[in-house]
This record gives sequence, structure tokens and C-alpha cells, in this order.
Amino acid sequence: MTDCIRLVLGDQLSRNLASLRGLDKHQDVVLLAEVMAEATYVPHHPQKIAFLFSAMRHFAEELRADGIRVDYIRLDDPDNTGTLGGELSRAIDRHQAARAIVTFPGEWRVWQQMRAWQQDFAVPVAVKEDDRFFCPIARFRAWADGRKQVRMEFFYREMRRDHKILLTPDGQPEGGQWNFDAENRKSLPKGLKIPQPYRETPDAITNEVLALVASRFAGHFGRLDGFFYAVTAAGAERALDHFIRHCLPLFGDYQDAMAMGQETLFHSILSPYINAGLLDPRRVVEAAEQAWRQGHAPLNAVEGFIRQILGWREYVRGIYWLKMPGYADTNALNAHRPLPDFYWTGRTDMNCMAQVIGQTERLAYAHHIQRLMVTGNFALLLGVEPAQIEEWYLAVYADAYDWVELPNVHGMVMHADGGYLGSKPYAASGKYIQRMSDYCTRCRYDVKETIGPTACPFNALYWNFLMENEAKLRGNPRMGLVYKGLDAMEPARREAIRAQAGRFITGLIPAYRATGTEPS
Ligand code: FAD
Ligand code: DLZ
Ligand code: SF4
Repeated sequence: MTDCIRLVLGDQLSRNLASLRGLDKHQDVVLLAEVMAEATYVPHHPQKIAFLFSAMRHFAEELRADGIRVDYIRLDDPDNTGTLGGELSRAIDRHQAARAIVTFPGEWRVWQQMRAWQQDFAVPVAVKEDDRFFCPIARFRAWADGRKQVRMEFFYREMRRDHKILLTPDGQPEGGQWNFDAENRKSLPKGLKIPQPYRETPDAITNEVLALVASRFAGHFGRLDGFFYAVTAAGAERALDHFIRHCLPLFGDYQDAMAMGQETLFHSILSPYINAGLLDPRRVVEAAEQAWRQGHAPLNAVEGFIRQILGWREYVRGIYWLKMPGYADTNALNAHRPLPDFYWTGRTDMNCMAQVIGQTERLAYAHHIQRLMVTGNFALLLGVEPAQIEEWYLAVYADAYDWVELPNVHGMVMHADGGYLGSKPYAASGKYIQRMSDYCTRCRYDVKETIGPTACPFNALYWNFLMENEAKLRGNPRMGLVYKGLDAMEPARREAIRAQAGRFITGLIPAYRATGTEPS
């Protein structure tokens, strides 16, 4: 006799998950299901699929070891229906269950499915709030309500106050200021010792999953060899400990730096674990604050790191649930060019793009500035259709789910929400990449040139972007300086830049190349 099926999704692998609370070991069954619909709604990187399947299998083993009844549906189970709804429905029938409990999902798409289950299934399906975040959705809504503009910095300060993080006993920010970003934009000095990222060796369960993924998802972008992700809560805790000891002290200083052969620098690589539920964000923030209080890491590093989690991560989730489903459909800059093929192959002679796409293919990881200022910036300057670049980001990173990917790409990178999330587009010429990385030293293009066969494509694309979007962006007070630069330019030079960018774009996109021109 089964009272209840408790469904746990692939990114809900937390023992304190809302849908697992109050579980009765004798009456209830926990359901986990590997399903084709989730593995293919975008062509996920094989390492992302392997990470989740292995983490799901380990999670199921841990529950069983605690005497909990678990139904684990493998991808190659001949009766697998291929969908979450199909598997939940089958489990309800199989166990003659009286009800089902699920936890609120991370994607609008899945939320629509859950609402349909509530309508269609013969037994009640309760949806519990996902309380693994600092900020409940209703709290964000209340904060955003009535504001014409929502800004991360102000939201972050509220979160610091709400949760008493990095505050003095009288409620002031430690160090006398809320934000130490001005100290956090250093380029990497030569000879600095960079820590190795935390790696785990695949165990038998992971090796079995790697073989399955290799055979079923061979066509997806991304390599499987060299898989190093931890797949349990204990492993994620070890990764956190490694980060706090070896990387956190210099996290702030070199947060924006990029270097060939040094893909992870002082970043934490914790996002796959936090997002899948293996690591609680509260635990991460607490460990970072403690490192500062014990004198192991400076305040600029700890505040900068905590802001990413308590600030940005919570803020983008709030915006996602506030603005969906319409959020994904806006296209404020009217961008419609196709995503160049090299995003899926890495074959490009722009070294910065080849480096970031290449490491993405190898690791399913790139750090924030690589995502924002290299692959993101290029898509923005080129004017790629938002949905196409969003699909890419959702597919290629081990940490990608719609709730976090979409606001970062649609809002922060593509400015497709018209400036709701960020006050201005992060458009930059090659000069930014040269300043923050060593990519330009090995490139066939010259970052100092804007026009001519060896000119860095980012430069002409940057000015061309400002010209193409002048009507929409000139009025933005934060764009005043860059438009002054454009105004100071001779008309003939503007025309030459436009032609240079036009030639580059036509050469890049097969459909345009075939006709020798871009359709107007
Ligand atoms: P660290 O640099 O060590 O930062 C610590 C933690 O802060 C991260 O683990 C993450 O949990 C959080 N964080 C930092 N920045 C952000 C942010 N902007 N939004 C949300 N959380 C943040 N992050 C994802 O988790 N999933 C995504 O799909 C994703 N897509 C992105 C797409 C683009 C275009 C951009 C610009 C950023 C995206 N981010 C995404 C945010 C950020 O790039 C990653 O969280 C970060 O690179 C993960 O690496 P890390 O764990 O080493 O991060
Ligand atoms: C990303 C993913 C993949 C690849 N596979 C599964 C799966 O087989 N079963 C599952 O429960 N979840 C999977 N996930 C994670 C889901 O896509 C995720 O839970 C939803 O998108 C909601 O965030
Ligand atoms: Fe990238 Fe331009 Fe530098 Fe080449 S020169 S690495 S294309 S920024």
C-alpha cells in the first residue's frame, strides 16, 4: 500500500527538498527518472547529462541506504515513456498511490507540465515551494512591486540585511561599504601561481553513466573524456572546501581575468552542484563569510563571491519568475541574425572565441567573464537572434537551467529585455578582451586595428552595433560617453567601419555568403 509518490527532478537532489519532507518510509515511494524529453529539449553537453544522471543514481543509492523506497527509472528501461509526466503517471498506477508530491521546478516549461498533471491525473498532485533559495518568489515580487527599474545592487543589500550576512552588530556592511568591486578588476600578473581546479575520479556508477551517454548522445556538442565533476553532496562539499582554501583569497582580485590554459583561475566551479541541489547556497555563503571572519580571505574577495550567490543568483531567479513567460519573447534590439556555426564547432580564427568555445567543449564550463564578454559580447555585437544564443547557453554548460540561463543571456548579454535586468548592454570592442586576457597575443587578428583584412572583428562590430542600435541606445545616460566617441568620428570612417562589419558578417553566415549580401 503506497500513500504517496514523491518525485525528485534531476536538479532537486537535496535531502532537505520540500517534497521529501514528512516522508514515511513505509508508505511512500521516491521517484527519480532519466527521461529523453529532459535530456534532449536542448542538445545538452554530454558532460551535463552524465553529471545529472550519475548524481541522480548516487542520490537514489543514498536514499535506499537510509531505508527509503526508491523507484529509479533508467534511460534504457524498455518501459520508460520518455517524459517526466509519463513516469509519474506510471508510478502512481504501479503503486496504486493515493497522491503525489513534487517540488516547484526551475523552468517555466516544466511548471506548465506540472499544472497539467494537477488537472489530468486521477490523484492530487501537490506542488511544494522550492525553498532552497534565500529569497522566496513572493519576497522578490514584493520587493520589485512598484519599482520602474529593479537593480541587483539594491536587491543584494536587502538580502544582506534580511539574512544578516557580512553585517556589523549594528546592521552596517562590514568594511564600511556594500561593494568592493572597484578592487576586483585586476589583470593577471605573469608568474602568479594558479590553483588546480577540484577534480574527482569517476567511480563505477559514473563510468556506467559515461558509457550510456557516449552511446546515446554522441551527436551533442561537447566531449565526455576528462569528466571530473563530483556527483554527490559529499563530493560537492569537498569541492567547496577546495575553493575556500585555495581560490577564495584571490577570487576578487582576478574575478574578471582570462588566460589561455587557465580556464578556471580562482573561480569556484560550484554552480553545477548548487543548481542541482548537491550544495546548499546558504552553506556556501556561510563558509565564505566564516573564511573572512577567521582571517583566511580578504573582504574584497569574500564580499565579491557572496554577491554572486546572494545577489546575482537570487536576483536572476526573481526576475525569471516575475517576468515569465513573456520575458523570453522580447527582442528589444530587434536582433535577427543566425548564430554562427562555429559556436557548435569551435572552428574560428578569432582566438578568444576559439579558446572559450574549445574549453566549453572540453569542460562544459566557462567562467562569468568568458560567457559575458567573449561569446556573449560577440553574439550581442553581431545581433544574433536571442532565442538562438539562449539555446546554445542552455545546452553547453553543466550548470544551465532556464531560470538562471535566460535572464543572464536574454537580459544581461543580449539586452533583449530593453534594460530591465541591466541598465546598459555590456558591449565592448577587442580592447576589453586584450586588457583582461592574453588571447590577443596568439590571434591572427590585430586587436589595435579596426579596418583591413587583419583587423580584430570585435572592433568594427562594436562600432557597427552602436550605429545599428543608435535610435534605441543613444538616449541611455550610461551610453553617453560611447556615443560621444561615435560623434567624434569622421563620416568616412563610419562608412568604412560599416562596410568592414558588413563584409565580416556576410562572410560569416553561409546564407548571406551564398548571395553575397545580407537580406534587409
Ligand atoms: P564563480 O565565479 O565562482 O561564482 C560563484 C557562484 O555565484 C556561482 O557558482 C553561481 O552560483 C553564482 N553566480 C555568479 N554569477 C552569477 C550570475 N550572473 N547568475 C547567477 N548565478 C551567478 N550561471 C548558472 O548557474 N547557470 C547558467 O546557465 C548560467 N548562464 C550564464 C550565461 C551567461 C551569458 C552569463 C554571462 C552568465 C551565466 N551564468 C550562469 C552565471 C555565471 O557565469 C556562472 O554562474 C558562473 O560562471 C559559474 O561558475 P563558478 O561556479 O566558477 O562561478
Ligand atoms: C537537465 C536534465 C536532464 C539532462 N535529464 C533529466 C532527467 O532525465 N530527469 C530529470 O528529472 N531531470 C533531468 N534534467 C533536469 C531537468 O531538466 C530539470 O529538473 C528541469 O528542467 C527543471 O529545472
Ligand atoms: Fe579576439 Fe580580437 Fe583579440 Fe583576436 S584580436 S583574440 S579576435 S579580441
